[in-house]
Amino acid sequence: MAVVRHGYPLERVAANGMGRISDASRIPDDVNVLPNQVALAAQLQHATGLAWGLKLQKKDSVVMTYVGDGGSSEGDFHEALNLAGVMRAPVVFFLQNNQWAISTPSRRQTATPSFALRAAGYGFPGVSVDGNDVLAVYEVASEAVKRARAGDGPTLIESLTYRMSFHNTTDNPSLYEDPKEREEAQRRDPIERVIKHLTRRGLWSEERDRETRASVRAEIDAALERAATYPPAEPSQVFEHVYAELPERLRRQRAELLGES
Ligand SMILES: Cc1ncc(C[n+]2csc(CCOP(=O)(O)OP(=O)(O)O)c2C)c(N)n1
Ligand SMILES: [Mg+2]
Repeated sequence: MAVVRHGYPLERVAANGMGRISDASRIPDDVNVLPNQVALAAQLQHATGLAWGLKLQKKDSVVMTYVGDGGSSEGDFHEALNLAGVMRAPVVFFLQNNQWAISTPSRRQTATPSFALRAAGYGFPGVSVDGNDVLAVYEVASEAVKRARAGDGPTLIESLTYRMSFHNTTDNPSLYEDPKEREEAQRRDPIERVIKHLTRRGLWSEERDRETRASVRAEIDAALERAATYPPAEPSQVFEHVYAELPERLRRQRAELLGES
C-alpha cells in the first residue's frame, strides 16, 4: 500500500476503510498523500491539478497516481491525461492492468492491443511492464519519475498483472473466469519470484521469510485492532471538506439533517 510507505499510519488507513473517519484517522500534515478515491479515475484529475500546481510553483516534486484497467474507460481518465500532456505536468500515471474490472475482462476496455499505446494520443510516452517483476516495475517507475522531475512531463505506465482473488465479497469469479487463467497466473506470482531472486543471491532465507511474515502479520493485526477503536463517522461529515464555506442550499440540508430546522 503506497500510502503507508509514504507515512500514512496503517491503523488510520484501516480506520477509514471501516468508516471510522474523523480527525483521529486523518492524513498527518507532513504526509504527502491524498485520501482513497472511491469514484473510479477521479483521482487522476486531482493528480494532474496537483502536478500542474507543483510546476507553477517551480517545485521539483512529482505526483504518482494509480488507476485500474476498468478505471481507464472513465471520461476522467481522458481529461486528466490530456491536460497533463498539454501542461507537461510532472505526473506519473500507473495503470495496473490486472485483466479484470469486476467481471469485465480488460479486452473489453480498449480496442488497442495495449493500454500503454493510449499515451501516444496524449503526446507522452507509454510503457508496458511486467507487473509481476518487482525490479522491472521499480526501474520503469524510477525512469518516469526522473523524466517528470527533469521537466519532460508525464508518463503512462501499464503494469501487466493478474487479479488473484475476487473483486470484493459480493463478487463470484467462478461465474465468469476460466480457472486455468488463474492457475497460469499463479506460476508468475510476484512474491514467489522476488523470493527466488533474493534467495539465489543469498539475501533471503526460509528463516527470514518466516520471521518477516510473522512480524508483518502482527503489525497488521495490531493496526486493525487499534483501528476498530477509532470513533465512527458522523452523518453530518458528508458536508465537510468540499467547500470552505457551505453554500446556502447545503447549509439548509445540514441543518435539516441535524434536526435544527
Ligand atoms: C465512477 C464509478 N463507477 C463505478 C464504480 C463501481 N466500481 C468499483 S470498482 C469497479 C471496477 C474497477 O476495475 P479496475 O479499474 O480494473 O480496478 P480493479 O478493481 O481491477 O483494481 C467498479 C465498476 C465506481 N467506484 N466508480
Ligand atoms: Mg482491473
